[in-house]
Amino acid sequence: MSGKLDGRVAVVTGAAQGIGRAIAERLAADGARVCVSDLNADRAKAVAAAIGGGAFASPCDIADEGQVKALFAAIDEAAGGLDIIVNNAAIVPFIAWDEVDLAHWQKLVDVNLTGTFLMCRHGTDLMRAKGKGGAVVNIASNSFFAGTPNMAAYVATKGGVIGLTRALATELGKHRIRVNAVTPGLTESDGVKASPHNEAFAFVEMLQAMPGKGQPAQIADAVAFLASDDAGWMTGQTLNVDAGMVRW
Ligand code: NAD
Ligand code: 4PL
Repeated sequence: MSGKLDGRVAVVTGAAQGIGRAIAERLAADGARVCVSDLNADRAKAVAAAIGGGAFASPCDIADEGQVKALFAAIDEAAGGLDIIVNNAAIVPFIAWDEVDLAHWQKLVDVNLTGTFLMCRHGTDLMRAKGKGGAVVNIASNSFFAGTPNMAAYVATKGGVIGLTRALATELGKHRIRVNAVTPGLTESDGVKASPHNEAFAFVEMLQAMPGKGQPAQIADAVAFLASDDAGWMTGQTLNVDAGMVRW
């Protein structure tokens, strides 16, 4: 078996369901040994077991620095280093602007932006220990380009994630660590199916260049590309994957 990620160790956050699960499955199919991480320990374990191929689960709340440090200690212990970080975990709210208060804003910043920072801070330190470079792929959202309604704090955090992606690419290029982002459009994940976002597909399809409901595996295709040597000359970039809903 020869896959484009053979011999690589990867961690995917929020991998117990939805887009994160599809990414974990895809990286494993390409040959990576995958750490399936999530707030939900039981579901992360079930996903790791279903993937097989040396995949293992390690629960973590990305907003908690102690838990993030413990996650990378566990990965180092289990796999002896790290090559790929996919920052996928996030809260995806549906909330009218009139309901947005400081507590909501703070929660979204803590998880979606600070959580991504903590994963980058401690994860790339572990990557650098091996001295072989690596790849970080941050999952942002095309809502940053579109200003999608009912998720103002979320849209702001995703803009922050794109900013961090660009800055970190500059900081870590000398270590041959590439840092890129993917911006999915509305995607039929477990979270979306269970939320009012599920009612938005008809409207979003009208804006897309191509018909159809975005699927988690289609986002995973772009993530696997950016994580691999096929994207070896790309860093600081944002790859938009949304059937052409936004063109920029
Ligand atoms: P989802 O809600 O289906 O799954 C999210 C997962 O993240 C869950 O398993 C949850 O337990 C986990 N999680 C939440 N908070 C966490 C925390 N603090 N620490 C660790 N894990 C945590 O979400 P999804 O729709 O698959 O979205 C995945 C990513 O894709 C997110 O970054 C989201 O912003 C992005 N995205 C989704 C869409 C979409 O339409 N589904 C569109 C654009 C971007
Ligand atoms: C266009 O990131 O980008 C709904 C839910 N619609 O989470 C998103 C669009 C959602 C999006 C998103």
